[in-house]
Amino acid sequence: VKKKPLVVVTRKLPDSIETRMRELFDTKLNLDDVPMTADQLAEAVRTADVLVPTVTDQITDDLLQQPDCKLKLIAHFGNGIDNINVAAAHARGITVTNTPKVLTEDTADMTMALILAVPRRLIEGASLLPGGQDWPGWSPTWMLGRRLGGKRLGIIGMGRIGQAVARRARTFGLQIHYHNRKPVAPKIADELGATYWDSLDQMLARMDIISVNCPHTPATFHLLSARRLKLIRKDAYVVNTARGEVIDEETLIKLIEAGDIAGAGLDVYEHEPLVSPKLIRLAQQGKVVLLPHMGSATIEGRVEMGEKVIINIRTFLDNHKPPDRVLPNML
Ligand code: 8YV
Repeated sequence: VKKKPLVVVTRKLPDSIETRMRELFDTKLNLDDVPMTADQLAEAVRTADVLVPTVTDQITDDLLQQPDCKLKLIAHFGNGIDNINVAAAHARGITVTNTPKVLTEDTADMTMALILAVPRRLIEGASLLPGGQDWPGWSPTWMLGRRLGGKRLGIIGMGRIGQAVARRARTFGLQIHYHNRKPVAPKIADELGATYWDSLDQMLARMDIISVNCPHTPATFHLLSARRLKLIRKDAYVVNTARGEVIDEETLIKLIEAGDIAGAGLDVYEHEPLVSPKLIRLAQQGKVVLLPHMGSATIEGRVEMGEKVIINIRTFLDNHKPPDRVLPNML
């Protein structure tokens, strides 16, 4: 009898997805909700036909280079694939898929939440009363933030998520500006009322709020470098729900500490899951809002991501091209 292909899942997924996977495949689940150790991951790569990793697994060239690796498909549970060496996988004939589209709207909602929360001091305000602060009552100068309406939002990366952020932000009266490798189709730019900046430097110098919505690739690592961060206005805010590595975090911190950038809303960090103690201090001072990588964290989204993973695995095992293939030249 031919052995059924083995699918190894590195993290706990929604129950309904795990049940379905068990019905469909010879599935090995990780029942402890902690990332696999390096040894466990190496073993998974050696034994599995299909690996289902998440953002917390580093799928490196070294890992795939194990001589007895028989992996054929990496069906990533996630949109961003910066944790996977796609070129190395392809060089070994391993197909890579991801889960695009189903987390676009949720991530855009969370981005908009940060765009609102940071200038309007939402978290600072919401923490005061539960924190036992003695509130003397309303005053004309109490907890003043900055108005969103009429301000310029500069979106870095105008893909699916960037456009979904633009659509939301427009209804809040923000003027939409963006930097991208190339302009979006005129119809979309019109619908969003979006102004294209070929020069990121020039855009940065003129925006009131900057939102990072591009993937992390070798080309976008520290796209917001120390030099570029210094172009940002003193009264501007930075929001990042994409990947921490796109921003030189150390410099961002220094500029906020010095009052040279007004504040930030971050869902992702350069050395995740480590969050700099300096950022924690800035959060305590109400200058930054820090979320623990929860941009796409909805029950619905996680189930839809799982369903996409299953479709990708099934089509692959049926010898068809899976719908969400990631090719090295897409990066
Ligand atoms: C996911 C993400 O939770 O999909 C992404 O790119 O950053 C997250 O929203 C994570 O990737 C799951 O692996």
